[in-house]
Amino acid sequence: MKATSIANSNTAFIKYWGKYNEELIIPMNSNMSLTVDSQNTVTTVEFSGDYKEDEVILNSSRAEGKEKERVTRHLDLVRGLAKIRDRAKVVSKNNFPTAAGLASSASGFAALTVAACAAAGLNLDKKRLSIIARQGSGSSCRSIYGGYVQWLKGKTSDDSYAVQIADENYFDIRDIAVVVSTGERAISTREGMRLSIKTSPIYQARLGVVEGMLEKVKKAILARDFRTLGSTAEADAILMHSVMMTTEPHLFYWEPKTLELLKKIMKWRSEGLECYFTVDTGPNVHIFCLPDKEKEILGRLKEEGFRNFFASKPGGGAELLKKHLF
Ligand code: 2P0
Repeated sequence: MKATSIANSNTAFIKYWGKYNEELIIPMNSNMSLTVDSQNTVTTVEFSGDYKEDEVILNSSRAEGKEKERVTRHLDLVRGLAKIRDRAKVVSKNNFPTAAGLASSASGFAALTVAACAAAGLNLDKKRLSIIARQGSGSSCRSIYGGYVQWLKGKTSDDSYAVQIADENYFDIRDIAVVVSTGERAISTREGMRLSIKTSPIYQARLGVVEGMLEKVKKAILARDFRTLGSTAEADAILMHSVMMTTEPHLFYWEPKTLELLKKIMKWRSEGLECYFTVDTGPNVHIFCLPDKEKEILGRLKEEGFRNFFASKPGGGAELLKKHLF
């Protein structure tokens, strides 16, 4: 009744921003990401009749309140499927500082899902694991797979899941996550999505074009066409942030340093150094480039005073480990 899993984080080329069904976490649009190898979560789950209640330890501190509730709710889903009632001990560690403001819910819920299902004795395929992970945190359903992954939006819980478009060895690119600022976000992702659907006058306009952009990205991945992949990802990042900025209250996740770096990237590109950006729910910037440009970009980042970054290659899917955390 004990299992451990490792799952990588992912960075979206085409973003998930808004839920069609909030309870089940079904997205408004299909989306696409790269699973990355430098940011991961390792999680051990043990179910036992000896535990009186769920105990959750995240990065060496005991989770309480909402954070713990979210984990317990996810464990309840797994307990329901496995028809068990045992409480669990969960120990989870990220290999990157949580305070850096990089995504942790994607790798976190993917690792929790894979470990909890195995510990509960469920032997599920990746599609089922993706469906379960999705209900913990949407983006985590993509981290079940390695490489290039599409989350098919679907309409019901059973047809909203991720599929692999190409594995981590198919097309070698780099994702350099640059930590611009580590401040807390004023409005959570969940609340932000809800507000955008309700109030942004351009929310529907993005929905009208995003599936077409996704098809373009998918073709570009399969053709190993980096220019189309990068430029379309960049266009959708700007589109998603336009939706955010036109939400009431305005969701300005960018800091002055964010815009400074985005302008640098555009300048480097105009000088022939090919790279593209994306930005998630926060001020940090991801730079996509081909492997032969990585060194030059890291050098320029240092020159410009950006010293906190994580360079990733395409990473593998979530898997079980033999060594437990407790
Ligand atoms: C993405 N983000 O596609 C987008 C881009 C943030 C901006 O997926 O509410 O933490 O748990 O389903 O998965 C972040 O959303 O949200 C996200 P929930 P999640 O990567």
